[in-house]
Amino acid sequence: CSSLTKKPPLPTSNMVYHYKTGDARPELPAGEDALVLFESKFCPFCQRVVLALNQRGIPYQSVYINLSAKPEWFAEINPGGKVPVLMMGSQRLVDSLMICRYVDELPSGGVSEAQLCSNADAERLALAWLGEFFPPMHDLMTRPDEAPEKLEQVTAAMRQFGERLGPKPFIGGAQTVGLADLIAYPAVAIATGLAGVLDCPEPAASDTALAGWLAEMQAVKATSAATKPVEWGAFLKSLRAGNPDYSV
Ligand SMILES: N[C@@H](CCC(=O)N[C@@H](CS)C(=O)NCC(=O)O)C(=O)O
Repeated sequence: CSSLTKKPPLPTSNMVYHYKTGDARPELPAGEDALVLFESKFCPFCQRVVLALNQRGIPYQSVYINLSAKPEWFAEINPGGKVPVLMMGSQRLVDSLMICRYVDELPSGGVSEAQLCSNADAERLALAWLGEFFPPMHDLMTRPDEAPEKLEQVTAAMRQFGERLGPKPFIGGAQTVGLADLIAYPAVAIATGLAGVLDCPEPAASDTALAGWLAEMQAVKATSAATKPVEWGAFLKSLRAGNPDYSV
């Protein structure tokens, strides 16, 4: 299918403000039904939740947190200090997987979006495949000396991801996008942004099933709100330089 091998053009940057140390706490919407997502634009775990909320058409308000200089009041929101946190009135949920599953069970926001058909087997596959991305990607972001070897490992993980996807468009052999795909997409989007950071050729070979999956994912409505590979690239560059820039 030709649509599987075509890569859409990369959308441009969409800058947001990240609250930092010294900033006053923003006014939050009142009411037990209001959803507030504490997130960071450059957190792949938060991006999972953003994609799940958007795909389901559920309205929410984002509060972005600068993770290198967290605002003091964030300790009251999550004493563990991590994003994402989903707040619903007085209740709070932490951990992206728990939040994504919760979001998939919420009644639709009136836009009549279908549920994501969360499929535990597909989710397990996605997490196992991602397990091979995260260690070398973490090293690449924090240890500039080991770049070539680690990039090779990320490239191999991406190639394997494509091979495991097989001929069907989505993870687990599905014909439509599922929660597993939305959970996996942010980390893979980061991996595709790494080439720009390291000034290396792009690791995702355009002739693999992975390129097809990426094209399918970029055509999913929810991913238009996701952090773009070029933005990941710019942020990771600043992170590797020891000066994370949340304004890219
Ligand atoms: N297992 C958690 C991981 C969340 C996580 O590690 N978030 C990172 C950002 S990518 C964070 O908040 N780091 C700030 C800190 O630990 O101080 C999830 O899936 O939500």
